[in-house]
Amino acid sequence: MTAKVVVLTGGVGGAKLVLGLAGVMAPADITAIVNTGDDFRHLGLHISPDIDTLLYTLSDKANKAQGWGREGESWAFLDALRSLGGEDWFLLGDGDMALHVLRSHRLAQGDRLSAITADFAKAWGIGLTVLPMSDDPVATCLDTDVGMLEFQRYFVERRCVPAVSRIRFEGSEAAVPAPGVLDAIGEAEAILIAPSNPYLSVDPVLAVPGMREALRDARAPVIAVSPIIGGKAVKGPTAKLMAELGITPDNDAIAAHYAGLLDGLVIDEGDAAPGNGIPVARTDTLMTTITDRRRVAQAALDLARAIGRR
Ligand code: FO1
Repeated sequence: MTAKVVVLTGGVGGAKLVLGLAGVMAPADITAIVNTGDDFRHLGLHISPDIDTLLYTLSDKANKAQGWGREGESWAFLDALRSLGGEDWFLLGDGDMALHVLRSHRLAQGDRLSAITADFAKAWGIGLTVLPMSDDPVATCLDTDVGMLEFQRYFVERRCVPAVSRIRFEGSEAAVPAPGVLDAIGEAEAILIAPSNPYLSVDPVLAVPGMREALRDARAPVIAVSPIIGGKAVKGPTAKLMAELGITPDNDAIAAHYAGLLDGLVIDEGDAAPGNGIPVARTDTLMTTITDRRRVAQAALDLARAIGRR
């Protein structure tokens, strides 16, 4: 039997790790469990940014420079929308719109987000399983110095400028893991936490009731890839958020954040290991090229294998 691997992931950074994994093992053995706390309704459409980033990245359609959206996108819809005075702070490309329209249409007909996502992945020949964390609505909301903001209003419209004091995942108490999520965790030989923003992208996944228990009960080791490189969070918004929440950006903070769940941590070769003695693997964790992504994915798998079953 081949080893099955689960990855808990947000959008851009997580998609890089998942793509790297698909380069070093059989894609059919990979399940990505994706944050949907960033999902929102916009212009009457259901947008699932992190799922779409995974779909575009894994089908080689992603705008690589940007990290989100499609390569070679056209903008006729947005131009027409603007001419009518419609809201244009969230950039929706013409090709991208097809996903949002079809997803919204199918959700309105009663289809589940997980089934729709599986159909999109199949249509684009994606060989691994992409699961939303839940089919139920969970919305990441931030208490800030300008009031409560939904995630995309904070992240895209306000460019992460407001100072954040608290993060909430509305609806999470009533959410259940999407079909296949708990089984994938139970059957996995390795469970990876992508170097996505721990507070905004991974915490919503962990907030779904049953997820933490499933990770604690899993036979597979849980390995996080640290988002810290050179004593800084790789992505600006993560660094800013950590400062606002009074958290020092180092691997101690990452290990403490995932305390009780983690069996190992992949850290950048230039950074100090956490002081709690958790097993670490060191590599250059900056994932610019496909070679980088495969190297980081392999380091996480090797650490999981070295730790072995719990
Ligand atoms: N991110 C931006 O910074 N600006 C945008 O206008 C924007 C549009 C957008 C449209 C569709 C989509 O799937 C993602 C989009 N993103 C945009 C990215 C996205 O909102 C964030 O990167 C994630 O939510 C964070 O993981």
